[in-house]
Amino acid sequence: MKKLFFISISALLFFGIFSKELMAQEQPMAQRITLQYGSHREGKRMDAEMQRWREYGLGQFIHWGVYAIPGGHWEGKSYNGAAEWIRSWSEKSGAPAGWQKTYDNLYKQFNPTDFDAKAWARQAKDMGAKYVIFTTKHHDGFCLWPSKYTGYTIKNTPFKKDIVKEVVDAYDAEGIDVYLYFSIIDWNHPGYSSGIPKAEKDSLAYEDFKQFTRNQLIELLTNYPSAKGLWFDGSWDAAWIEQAAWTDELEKELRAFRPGLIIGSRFRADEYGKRHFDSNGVLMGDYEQGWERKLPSTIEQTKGNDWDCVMTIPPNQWGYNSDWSSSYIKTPYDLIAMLLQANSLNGNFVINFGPDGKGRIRPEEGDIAKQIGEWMRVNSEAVYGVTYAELPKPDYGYYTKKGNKLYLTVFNKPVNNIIRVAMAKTAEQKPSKAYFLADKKDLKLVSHNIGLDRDNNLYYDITLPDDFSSDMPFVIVIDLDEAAKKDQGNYRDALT
Ligand code: FHN
Repeated sequence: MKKLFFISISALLFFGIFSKELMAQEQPMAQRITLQYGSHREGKRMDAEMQRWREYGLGQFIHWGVYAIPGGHWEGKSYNGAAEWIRSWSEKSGAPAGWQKTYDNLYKQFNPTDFDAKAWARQAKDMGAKYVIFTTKHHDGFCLWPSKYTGYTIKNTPFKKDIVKEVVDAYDAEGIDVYLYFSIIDWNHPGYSSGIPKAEKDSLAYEDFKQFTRNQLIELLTNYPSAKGLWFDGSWDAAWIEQAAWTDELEKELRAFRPGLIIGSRFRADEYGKRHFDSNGVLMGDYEQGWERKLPSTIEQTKGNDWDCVMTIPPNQWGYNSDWSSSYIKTPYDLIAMLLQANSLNGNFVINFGPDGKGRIRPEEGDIAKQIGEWMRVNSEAVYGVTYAELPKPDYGYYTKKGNKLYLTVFNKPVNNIIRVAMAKTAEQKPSKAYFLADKKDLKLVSHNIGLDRDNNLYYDITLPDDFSSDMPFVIVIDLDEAAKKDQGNYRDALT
């Protein structure tokens, strides 16, 4: 492996592809190096399962586990990090004495008597989520299903019941697709290591851990056959990155085991340690999973790939944190703006929820879900199954498109009440009608050539009613019509 690594590094240096700019780009075929464990696909997956994924628009993430008991605080002390990471709190950074031992025994009190998977699923459905990503196992290694490969599971808590099964069944019943989140980090497994094992006994232990990981993944796919995909996390560990050959095999095995399975770009690295995109800049996995708590602002940044953005409601807390008092909490308005930004650039947007130790979704999150749901009930046509509209982003908000309908979700209402849509004179489709999505009321639509020098656009002015006001974003539907092309003759370019 080392020798291969050395030769490969030389090859990379020879081709000059260690330059940052070049690495960010997909390499032209002629300049690509041969990779054994890089991406195995050119272009997007076009099968029905992936097409369904592409149309979700909005999803829900749930981070839940033993960490919900402390909720970021213990014995009057507060952990200064993401609540789901609290097990890694050290005494040096203020943890109560014996913290990790305390944490490792917390599962004995995990008894979420208020957990009601059906209520969660109904709430997600009301919010408009089309898929859920559920943490079967986070970095602490605690399994919310009764894995037969470890004792650190729900089975050995006072609660006992298989939580993953309850979630899968409840969400399936609501028609919400389930994706199983799985962290390859496991602080509970004796063979787990973040760094590359050096001593022989550690390497052997890591081999055990690899087998354990593989077994758990097959177990999850076996136990929950309706799950549509695996959502991986934690694959940044040096030890895992070094396993390019093995992880590549494992991915093939998982895909063969469950045809149609969806796996993002956060599972494995290629033989040069490149993650998400291989050393030729080609996406590894079915969609890009690198947009965590961030969004692209241009279509170029998405490199034409499928992608999802996962987003927390507070700044960076995925698991339950009992104290939100000093954090900015994103409003439904903020989240809807992010949702539309994602959808307008071909991405899905996934909002995270962190239930408490009793299994309750906190009231603030419930409220946010409810308000987003109210908005979605009126406007979801601009969210589900839409694509990038191939138009520059308008200052008013975001465009999305489906068939011959262009949706403009307006966040900035112009002071003169006239929304001016610019379209290239050469565009094949032209606006023929505009109306509010909410009540289908027609809006006045007038086209102009406003006579700017060397301007390649035509302008379509949509007038909002004088008495119209809205404290939430609203959607204007613009019907696009081939026949309207004939109108082009009515406009003249400006003379110079
Ligand atoms: O470390 C985790 C974090 O706790 C959380 O699970 C997020 C969700 O995408 N993933 C990791 C950080 O990238």
